[in-house]
Amino acid sequence: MTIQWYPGHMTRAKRMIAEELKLVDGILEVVDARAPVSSRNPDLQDLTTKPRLIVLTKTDLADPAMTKLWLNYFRGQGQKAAAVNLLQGQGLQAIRQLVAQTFPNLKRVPRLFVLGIPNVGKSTLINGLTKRRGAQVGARPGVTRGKQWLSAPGMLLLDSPGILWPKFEDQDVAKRLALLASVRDEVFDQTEIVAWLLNFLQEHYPQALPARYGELEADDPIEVIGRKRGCLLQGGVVNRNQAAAIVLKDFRTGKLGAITLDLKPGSDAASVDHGE
Ligand SMILES: Nc1nc2c(ncn2[C@@H]2O[C@H](COP(=O)(O)OP(=O)(O)O)[C@@H](O)[C@H]2O)c(=O)[nH]1
Ligand SMILES: [Mg+2]
Repeated sequence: MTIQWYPGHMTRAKRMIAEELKLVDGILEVVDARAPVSSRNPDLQDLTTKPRLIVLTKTDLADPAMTKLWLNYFRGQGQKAAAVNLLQGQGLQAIRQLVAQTFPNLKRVPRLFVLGIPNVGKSTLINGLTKRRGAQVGARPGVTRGKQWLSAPGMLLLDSPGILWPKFEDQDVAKRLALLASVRDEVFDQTEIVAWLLNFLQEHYPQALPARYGELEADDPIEVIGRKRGCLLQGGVVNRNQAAAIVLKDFRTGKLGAITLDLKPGSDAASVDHGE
């Protein structure tokens, strides 16, 4: 299975974003703390050299030790970076301070474009910073449309539709984005993605699966999980799709614990190959 998802509305959105970028002072580049490199859009790196602040969202779902490492990694590259838990509003004040530091000579409030791939929390971040519910939040990728500047203390914010890039050269990146619900569920095979996740967890978070599902002695964990959860077809055969759906949902809602999919800076994930 190869995952690709670059629908026409993203091509159009990218064109709109490129136009709009000429008019803004800087950008808030939103990424998911569970995959801070995989969820960065390489196309956004080339579009502008205006000041940017990288915002790692969903820290409640990410491995806290890894979030620290990733923040240090970005800062070590000379980038401004902050981490937020938008469910709790944690980290918003740090963003306000960083924004204030970034535009010391601007005579008006900075206009910031909030950019990122689908489902990373762009609209939720705007709602947190503006302390209201102006930006539309959706559980599915591609909900955000239209254009509207929103006023927040110390900044003006413009939401944007999430965009990906034309080709996932590194299919591990694509798998992580599938797990984060940043590509449509319809474009990948859930059982394959979940098999990949189970492997990853057994290697890097060996406690995660036993803590949720009990010991999985067998070499076919999906089968064992399906049996334990009563995902059975006629004749007692395990419904692997149903079992995979349970695991995927458990991962996305944090039931498997706080997990980061992009490995430590310096190991594989730091050199995630976005291709071009
Ligand atoms: N657990 C958790 N969920 C979040 C956080 N921020 C956003 N979400 C959820 O992520 C989903 C996508 O958020 P949304 O703001 O619509 O993302 P957008 O597509 O980038 O605008 C929504 O279900 C949000 O409630 C966070 O910090 N923690
Ligand atoms: Mg949105």
